[in-house]
Amino acid sequence: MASTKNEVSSLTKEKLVEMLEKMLVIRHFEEASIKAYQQKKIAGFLHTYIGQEAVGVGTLAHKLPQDSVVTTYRCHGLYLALGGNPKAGMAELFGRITGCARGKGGSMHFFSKEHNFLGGHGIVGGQFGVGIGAAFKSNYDEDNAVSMIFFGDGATVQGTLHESMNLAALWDLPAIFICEDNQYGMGTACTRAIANTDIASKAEAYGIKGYTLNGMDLHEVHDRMGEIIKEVRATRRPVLIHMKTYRYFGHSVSDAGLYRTKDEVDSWKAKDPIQVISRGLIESKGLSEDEFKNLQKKIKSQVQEAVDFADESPEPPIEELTQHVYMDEAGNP
Ligand SMILES: Cc1ncc(C[n+]2csc(CCOP(=O)(O)OP(=O)(O)O)c2C)c(N)n1
Repeated sequence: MASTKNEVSSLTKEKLVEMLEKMLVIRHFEEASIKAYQQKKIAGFLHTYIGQEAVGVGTLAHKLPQDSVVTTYRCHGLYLALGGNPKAGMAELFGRITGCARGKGGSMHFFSKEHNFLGGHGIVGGQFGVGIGAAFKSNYDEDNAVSMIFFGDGATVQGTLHESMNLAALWDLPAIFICEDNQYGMGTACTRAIANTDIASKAEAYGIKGYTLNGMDLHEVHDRMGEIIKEVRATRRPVLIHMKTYRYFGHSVSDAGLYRTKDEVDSWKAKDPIQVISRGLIESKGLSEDEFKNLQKKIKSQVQEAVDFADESPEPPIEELTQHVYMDEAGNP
């Protein structure tokens, strides 16, 4: 049974419903993408965000338009949490021209200029340079933005993280390093790959602040990230956040997850943020069971529309191969 800790929250019913809706969009979108993958409508890899929704939704609730976001190949959830269109997301998975990266990126490379979402990145640790570059740009432009850099626990032992934290600390860059510790890097438990699993403690080496948060608790993520982002915006000092979370499915859809027990998976599912928030809303904030059911119904049909849209969209024409790859001299894509 899901914990009801924090069910009485300082957040308004409207704000909680808004965040619940975003989490549900992610969950249903990802479930539909697994189904479409099994039907061979999606090629390549597919890494879902199911279980980690509270991290993305609670954090990105504080994003201002000028802020930028960058992440790994597990990128659908953050794109949707930012308000990315599910139709363009699903079309990207299907490799269609109407996709958010014009069908050229696929599952691992969602992109949205509108939301300053600088992509999913397939190389573990490949996003750090882009993220601190965006933070550098913000100081240069004096636009008071922050750069949110999401990554997995597996990337904490990559040199690029440490090089980037060093530069960010040295140059006072407003970079927010957010480690989504879902306990595994592919099939390897983080305790078998990382010498020091207290991720936040790594901040000390660079003279910056580190925080550990419960990534399954939407209230904690929302409230603490609100304070932290505000502080970074004001001080321009980078921070490192350790979010403890879990992915319910395998690393990608082709991973059966045989390296973990059912009991372990169930113990994390018992903290499921969607269940906790929906029950809290029903029990303490006056959301009726019918309102909740209607919300679910609305989102399921939105996701079905996205699948239909992707199915009906054309594939990119051959000329598209060389378009939007480099800018021309005038700065056009
Ligand atoms: C530089 C590099 N090394 C190895 C890989 C293969 N690889 C893909 S995902 C992954 C695990 C990363 O795990 P983590 O950072 O914890 O992220 P998660 O998938 O759990 O979100 C590895 C080793 C890669 N893509 N890039």
